[in-house]
Amino acid sequence: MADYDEVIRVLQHQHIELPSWAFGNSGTRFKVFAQPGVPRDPFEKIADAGQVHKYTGVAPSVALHIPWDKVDDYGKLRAYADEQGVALGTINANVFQDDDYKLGSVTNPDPQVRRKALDHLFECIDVMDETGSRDLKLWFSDGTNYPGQDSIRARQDRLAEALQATYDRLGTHQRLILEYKLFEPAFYTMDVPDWGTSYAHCLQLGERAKVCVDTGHHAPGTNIEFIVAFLLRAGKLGSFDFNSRFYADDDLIVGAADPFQLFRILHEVSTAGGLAPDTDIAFMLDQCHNIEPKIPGQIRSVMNVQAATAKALLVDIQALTVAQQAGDVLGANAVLMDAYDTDVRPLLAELRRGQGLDPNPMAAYARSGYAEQILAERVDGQQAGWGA
Ligand code: PSV
Ligand code: MN
Repeated sequence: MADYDEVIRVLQHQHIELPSWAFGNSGTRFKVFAQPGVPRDPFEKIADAGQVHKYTGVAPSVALHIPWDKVDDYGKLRAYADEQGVALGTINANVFQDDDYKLGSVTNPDPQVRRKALDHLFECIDVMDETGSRDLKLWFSDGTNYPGQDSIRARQDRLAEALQATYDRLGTHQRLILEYKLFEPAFYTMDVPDWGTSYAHCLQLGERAKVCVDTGHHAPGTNIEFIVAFLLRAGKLGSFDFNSRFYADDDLIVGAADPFQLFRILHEVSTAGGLAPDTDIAFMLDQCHNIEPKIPGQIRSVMNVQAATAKALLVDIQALTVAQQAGDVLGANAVLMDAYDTDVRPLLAELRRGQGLDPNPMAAYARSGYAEQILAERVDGQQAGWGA
């Protein structure tokens, strides 16, 4: 069994980043269900994120999505976040919600559209300079629907060109994080469909370009922990977008569909030293709470990542190595399963008490009255949403 105090120490430093868009209205392409009390602007999203951190103690930053979180004064937003006990984190670019991008953004055959998309990426870097963000996360919806629609190779050239221009524009303390997605919205080819494509572009760009693994962006049955292990070994794992999927890009609560997979992923991160307090891996959530209340949904998500992390840290690495080297297949598997089967709830309760928190964050939030307060206060105005 791993050293208990050491496990607690590592968990005290855990940092899970929340997505601002998880607090706004969301849905599917069939229906967005509005929820009462939802934030009406980025400030209210930050306030809600602050609640998640207040009760979990391990979610001290919020990722922003531009233009969903566009404000006139990012210095003011940053100061407000500080008051709410959180920091502004990763900046997510959005080049997928404009009519001009029907045939793609940075890979569009039209140079004027490509220019417009690149200007948005530059704008995001300007935002980062004001928010103090380290990471620019890029996800491109670019791709084609029909064979022959466009040249696959030419689109890769256009992509490489835009990525290079963006990378060159970043400050030396900033990183470019390239996310991939198997399919959707394009169905025949996506221009960044998989980790290999993202990795190859990042390799070309340089040290500060890394891959984002969104756990929902793979074909069913994909061994995500293999991808994670490979990228960690290559020093190219920049961040996670955690969520759960049953079928496609479902964006459900992380660990809800397959907590064992989450454990296996975090075991790979743990054995590569990626959970150390000085880790440069960003552990983000990328979720939408379409039918469940959003703040408790985020609290549950954070707790799920925390529980899987605790189990990953409990793996007896020494015993595992001995069994692996002896070719003891069942012994090695048993070491892993022992950790996974451990009930970590008492350990996490102890961790929270040590941090001055209620051992039950869900119950503490429910008792706080915040949900009733925002319901009463947020009655007028336009609710925030992802605008799909
Ligand atoms: C795309 O499906 C994605 O995973 C990207 O990370 C976007 O920025 C995010 O979802 C928006 O919801
Ligand atoms: Mn994502």
